[in-house]
Amino acid sequence: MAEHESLEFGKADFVLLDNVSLEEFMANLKLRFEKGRIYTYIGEVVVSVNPYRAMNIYGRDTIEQYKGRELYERPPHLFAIADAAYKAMKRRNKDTCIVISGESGAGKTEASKYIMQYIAAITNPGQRAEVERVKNMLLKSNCVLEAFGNAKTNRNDNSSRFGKYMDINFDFKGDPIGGHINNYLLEKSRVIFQQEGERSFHSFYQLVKGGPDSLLRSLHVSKDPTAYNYIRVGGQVKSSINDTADFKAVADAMKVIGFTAEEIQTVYKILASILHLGNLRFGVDGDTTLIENPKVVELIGGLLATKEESVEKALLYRTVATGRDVIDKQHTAQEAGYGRDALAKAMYERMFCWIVGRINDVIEVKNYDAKVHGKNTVIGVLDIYGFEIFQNNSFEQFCINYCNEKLQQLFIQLVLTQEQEEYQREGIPWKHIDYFNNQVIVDLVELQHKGIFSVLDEACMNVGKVTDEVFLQGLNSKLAKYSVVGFIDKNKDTLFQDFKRLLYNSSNPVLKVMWPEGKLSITEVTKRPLTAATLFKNSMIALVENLACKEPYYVRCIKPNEVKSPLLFEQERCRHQVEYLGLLENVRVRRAGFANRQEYPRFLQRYKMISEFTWPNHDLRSDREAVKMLLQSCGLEHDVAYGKTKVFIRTPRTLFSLEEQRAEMVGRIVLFLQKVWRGTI
Ligand code: AOV
Ligand code: MG
Repeated sequence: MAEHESLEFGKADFVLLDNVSLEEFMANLKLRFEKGRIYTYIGEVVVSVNPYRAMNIYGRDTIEQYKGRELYERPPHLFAIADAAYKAMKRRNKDTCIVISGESGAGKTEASKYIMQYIAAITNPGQRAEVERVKNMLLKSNCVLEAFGNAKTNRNDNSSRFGKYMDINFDFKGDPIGGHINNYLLEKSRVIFQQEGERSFHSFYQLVKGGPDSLLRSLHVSKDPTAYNYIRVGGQVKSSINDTADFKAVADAMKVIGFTAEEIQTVYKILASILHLGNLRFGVDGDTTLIENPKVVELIGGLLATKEESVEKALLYRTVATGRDVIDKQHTAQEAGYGRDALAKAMYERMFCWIVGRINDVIEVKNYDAKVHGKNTVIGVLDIYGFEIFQNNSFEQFCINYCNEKLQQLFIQLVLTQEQEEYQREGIPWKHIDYFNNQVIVDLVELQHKGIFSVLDEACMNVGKVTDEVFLQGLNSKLAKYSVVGFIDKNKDTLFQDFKRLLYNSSNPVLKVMWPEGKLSITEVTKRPLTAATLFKNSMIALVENLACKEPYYVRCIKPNEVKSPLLFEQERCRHQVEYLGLLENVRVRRAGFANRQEYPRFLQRYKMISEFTWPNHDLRSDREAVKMLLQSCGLEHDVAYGKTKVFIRTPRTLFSLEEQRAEMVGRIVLFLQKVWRGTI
């Protein structure tokens, strides 16, 4: 508990509130925000309110203040939680993770970057070159991933449109030796369409506005974003973003990471091809579907290193296998338009995943032999797309919000449920604290057969018979706040095989590797691919399993207002977030509970030297008895409870005091041994 801060800033830990009520919680949160104290603890959970202004609290001097300190020694900060996760990993060889949650625009991505910067700053005192390289790559990867995976939305000018989980691997010295990024469901529909006031991914505007003239000329791209259908809406949006400067920064970052010139060029070519694709128009002449502006096809063919005729054919026909025969079936103009959009989205998504893969290639742990170097441990940092509701909410919002529910469920499981269950199991007197368990919502989405994803998949299998409307009737009110238009298409996520073959056959090797399945001929493709919803659900379940086996640290971000103001604390908005994040329940469980618990043998192993009853060994009936004697003898008994297998310590102060006594005794013992060795005793 960070008690040293002056009270004029409110309580640094909500656990210290005089009364745990929503009113007091909100008053404290507001007071601290207004005093520029954006972080507050609930035990080891950091509650953060987006300041919407540059804060002078992330510099080198601040980092030094937090380095190696205990949580309660300094004012609440992200750095303290990062340090706690780091210490847990280093001291106890534990894999840890930092889960950052909160709605769109609440400050998750910024928090994740500060955490990574902190970890980079406090590690590698020996300045080992390889470790420096890895750290640099990890930090640089953010800039690249944001360019391709973030966009301006109506909620956030730099909104993450993909979920990101990054593992940082450490060697036995506690220095970063590598990492791995998992990305989750990119919102690719944004490539072809944006709502009023929003933009497509930053990368497009960076290229159009920031690309050098010679590059743009070679890509046949004009400097005017409104010349391109796919980004026209966003082209008019005024935003705080500096695309020109960002273009350079991203190009530099890609170079540093190790993307070759050819790879970077291919990325630009793909972006340009997508822009051109969006301008293609289809028409009909009698029975024939045709492309009204064939010049554009020529450009695309050139950029993708494929024959112009092949591009045209893939856009206008699809190859169908009927029995043993293979025929070319002409698209209607509408089908051709659908195919074009699907191609644009798929090309972008493939490129994004390929970029993540290339970054992983360079940051992955190399030459580490656990037998020689000891266990390699990780800290995982999770930064996902936050809960969001727009005027129109489609499949993507549905998936994003499901993801947030899933993480809330994990928080409930770990922080509220397991904690209470453990007290019960250990026989510690405990009055159950009630909370809203969102498991019902998660079940509603993901349950086999009955869940929304299952119903949706079923609808997708009955091609033709089930439309979005029929699907909606099937679900009636379950999806009330979402518009189901496009759910079925987006879930099926069809991309005609012809496009895959087209791109696989490109003579550009970088493009080709993005489309390995284009190798299959039409008669070899039989399996129905998994739907987008099923893939997403599976990836979320795997993510949660991965997080659940690590020691979790939480950052809970709150968005103070809708207008990005550094001054405004909108009471209602904030209260709502505090409620759905379950923060008050978190305080209650924490307050009634214990900050630390350790199994008796482990506790003795660490602290036995501080009591004559236990040093060097005890002769009591059990370790439990021995721990009791030890704590009695140092006057700390009032702050602990004895469970069946573990001792529970209520406040961190007690732990701190034990640590101090231990350090002193260890010092004395070392001194004593030195004297013995030197023969002075
Ligand atoms: P998000 O990640 O939670 O939203 P961001 O981290 O992108 O939100 O924050 C949104 C904006 O708030 C940033 O671009 C900054 O302008 C401002 N901001 C956030 N945290 C800070 C801070 N600590 N100091 C100063 N400004 C800050 V989303 O990705 O949309 O769910 O998907
Ligand atoms: Mg974000």
